Amino acid sequence: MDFKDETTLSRRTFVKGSLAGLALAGAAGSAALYGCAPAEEKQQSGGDAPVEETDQIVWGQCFVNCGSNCALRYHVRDGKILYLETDNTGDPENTQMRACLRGRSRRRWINSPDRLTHPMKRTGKRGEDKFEQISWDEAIETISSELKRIIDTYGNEAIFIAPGSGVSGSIVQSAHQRLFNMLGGCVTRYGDYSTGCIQGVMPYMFGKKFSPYDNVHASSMTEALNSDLVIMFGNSPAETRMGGGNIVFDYTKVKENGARIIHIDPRMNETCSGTLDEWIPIRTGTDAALVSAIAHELIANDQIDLDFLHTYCVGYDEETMPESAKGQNKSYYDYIMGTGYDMIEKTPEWAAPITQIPADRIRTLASDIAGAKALFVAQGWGPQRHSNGESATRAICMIPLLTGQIGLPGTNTGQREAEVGSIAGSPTIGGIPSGDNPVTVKIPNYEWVEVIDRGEKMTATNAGIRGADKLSTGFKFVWGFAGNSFTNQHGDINHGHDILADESKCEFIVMTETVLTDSAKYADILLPDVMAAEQFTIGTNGYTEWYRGVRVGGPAQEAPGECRKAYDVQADIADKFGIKDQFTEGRSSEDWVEFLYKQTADKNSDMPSWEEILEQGVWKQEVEPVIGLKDFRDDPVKNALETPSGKIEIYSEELAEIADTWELDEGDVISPIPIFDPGREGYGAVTDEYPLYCSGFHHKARAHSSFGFIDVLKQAARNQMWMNPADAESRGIENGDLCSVKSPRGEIRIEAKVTSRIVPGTVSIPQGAWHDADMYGDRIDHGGCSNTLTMSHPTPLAKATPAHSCIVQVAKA
Ligand SMILES: Nc1nc2c(c(=O)[nH]1)N[C@H]1C(S)=C(S)[C@@H](COP(=O)(O)OP(=O)(O)OC[C@H]3O[C@@H](n4cnc5c(=O)[nH]c(N)nc54)[C@H](O)[C@@H]3O)O[C@H]1N2
Ligand SMILES: Nc1nc2c(c(=O)[nH]1)N[C@H]1C(S)=C(S)[C@@H](COP(=O)(O)OP(=O)(O)OC[C@H]3O[C@@H](n4cnc5c(=O)[nH]c(N)nc54)[C@H](O)[C@@H]3O)O[C@H]1N2
Ligand code: SF4
Ligand SMILES: [Mo]
Repeated sequence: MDFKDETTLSRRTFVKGSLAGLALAGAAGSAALYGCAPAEEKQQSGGDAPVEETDQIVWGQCFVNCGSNCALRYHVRDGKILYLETDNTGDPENTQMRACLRGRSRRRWINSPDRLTHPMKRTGKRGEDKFEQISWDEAIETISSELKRIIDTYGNEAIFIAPGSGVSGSIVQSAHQRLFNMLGGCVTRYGDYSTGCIQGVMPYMFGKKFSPYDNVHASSMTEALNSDLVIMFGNSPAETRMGGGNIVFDYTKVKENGARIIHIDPRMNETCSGTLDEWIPIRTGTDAALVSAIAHELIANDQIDLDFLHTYCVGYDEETMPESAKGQNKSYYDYIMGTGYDMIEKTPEWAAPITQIPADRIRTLASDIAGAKALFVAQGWGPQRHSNGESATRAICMIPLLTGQIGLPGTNTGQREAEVGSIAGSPTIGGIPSGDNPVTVKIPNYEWVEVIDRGEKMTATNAGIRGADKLSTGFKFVWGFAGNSFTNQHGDINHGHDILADESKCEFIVMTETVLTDSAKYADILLPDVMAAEQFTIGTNGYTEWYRGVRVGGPAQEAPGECRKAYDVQADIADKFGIKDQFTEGRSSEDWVEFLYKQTADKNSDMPSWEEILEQGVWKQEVEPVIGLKDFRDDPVKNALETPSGKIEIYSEELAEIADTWELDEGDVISPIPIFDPGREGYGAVTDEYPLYCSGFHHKARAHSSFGFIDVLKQAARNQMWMNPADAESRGIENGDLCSVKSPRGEIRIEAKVTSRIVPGTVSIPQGAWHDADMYGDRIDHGGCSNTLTMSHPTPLAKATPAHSCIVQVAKA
């Protein structure tokens, strides 16, 4: 069915704000449409109800941070969402932004009785979950006066917007930054929870322009169609890119094409399972050891592409070492062959006990790699979300470098597949302009809770502070918007609680949410937000490789209670500071949608007019797949990388310098080449008390903690700890048993999934379950949130999350 057959809400209707009038506003819907209503919906609407001519279809979008931004079509009757469908435009093969089951369950969230409906103020202790309803006037007055007091007392470096990705792609997120910038600025973050190690270290290898989210340094998944061997390190698009226009769909084509696919993962993940893909189980956190042994085999058997390494790279062997490091056995070759660094030869026999992969299997893998005509190596972001992730992520890239399998058809650089980005000529469609921030200091994303605790002690060389030698103050005012990173999504919840609960540290916390999350329990003022389906919104594409797109529409229904749009709340606060006109430029949030759309469409003549996009709801532009670093391969001089040498730096002088000059905690290692370093709570760290490694993964029933309270999703994919039968048997644990999992930081309760789909000695716990503990009592987390167990100590260079590195003990509860 073509979208043009259907009715969409006109903006005129929206601006009138009359939802009661909606049903009558549009032309008649197509009869065939309502045949799609799920049985349950039909029952709710009175069995096989006759087609209502007055039904409306409103285009919306799923903005949770799974990264896919799928399009939704809300079917609205009498101002209520009756049911929803998804994108039905474009080519079903490649360009449909089709929602997964989470997105399709959104109505259960929007209409949930758990929605926050009134502003509240905290009456108990932070984290205790005691609130009382207040008026919007009181909320705005309190927030504004606290903001003023704290800026006056501590300066703008005491102000911070907490990480929050719950409406990624919505234009209002940046409105918070805009307001703060107009009030003198605030400290911002660099890096993120997703790719912290990659962002921190890859620029030293591939140059300053490197981004894990581009289509320059990585190939499209479909390029693997031209490959005969695909190797995936901790990469599971079937769990993490689940939308219809997403990479998982392209991956299935690669499978059908018949390329051999090998997954290296502690778990036989859902991308690998149920198919003919091969799985090589690996101990969590040891990929760099496996790669080192593969490198050893390639070198020992004369199977490396020396011409490539000498032309395009620095630091493989003595010949291409930078002057400062020559003659000291500091090359990658010296590390691998045991003539430098730890003087250990990285043979398969050396790697076998570390990785749990038999030496023979490593040899066969190396020989398959050497024999591949076109090798496609891709890593997910799981291998780098480790205490040694900075080395692991670079190590994986060594496989294509050693074999010269980069920039050619059927190859990939070792990065996760390319992302196409947003519409050409559209730097702005993503958000209301935030303007210039007078405060230029940046902190590493994962250190934000620590700044509250000990900001004054954090410096450029002990905590990765950028834009200043040190911080002048800890954060005293924190605004949380659409994030659950105060506790649930941040390492070591018990530690975080101790910091946040102390009101002398962070003096004021505001949280804008839709439901009472664990983080929201720490708010001094808690504000109920209007959800995307309840307002007029714009959004662009997420992970895709075939199209860029934009979607405009809404609202589908009215928000409950006294929910208020985050933008309007910001404008109210601006008003208290006498800068409302400057903040809004006379625009409502709806006006901004139109403004941002037109600003982009003016630069891109392919885009529909404003009237057309309102009519059609969604527009897409097809793009061609790419080969990562093709330009550099074609002409390494003209297209030199932005590294000091212009080449790929296997040895980085800059990293050597940082390793010499930064203050590192004991056990933290920064290395100029990609070595295997076990890392904190990595290989060898287990003890009698904590004899198991605990890894993690992103769960298909949730996007982080988002959707984590939706019953049907919880039932469809349970929150379970994966455990090998060998580890379960010795503990008397059976499939489905409730277990206690303890780490040096805390204890959770979680059901066991006893399965040989996980390597022995490692358990794996999906992230994002809702933390559920009495924080003023025993602190045992009955919700099974993995961050009760994880570390807050960041990685050495990037100061990023090591969420998948953790040691634990497990017992039947
Ligand atoms: N359903 C769903 N999709 C999501 C999200 C979500 O929460 N739910 N979150 C989105 C976001 S923001 C992000 S950042 C991405 C995350 O995407 P990723 O970071 O790629 O996802 P993870 O599941 O953490 O890790 C991928 C795989 O790595 C494996 N792994 C863990 N440790 C190791 C290791 O040491 N070595 C190897 N070889 N493998 C390892 C895990 O078992 C898992 O199968 O997903 C996005 N998509
Ligand atoms: N242990 C462990 N921890 C991890 C990870 C891991 O792999 N392991 N992964 C990390 C990664 S990669 C990421 S990206 C982070 C993500 O961490 P977060 O950014 O905190 O992501 P969510 O948990 O999805 O929280 C988003 C919040 O936005 C709220 N929200 C949704 N819609 C709206 C809206 O319209 N308005 C408002 N105001 N709020 C809304 C949701 O209710 C939810 O509470 O987690 C990180 N945490
Ligand atoms: S959760 Fe992700 S894949 Fe699913 S509908 Fe939402 S954006 Fe799409
Ligand atoms: Mo992420």
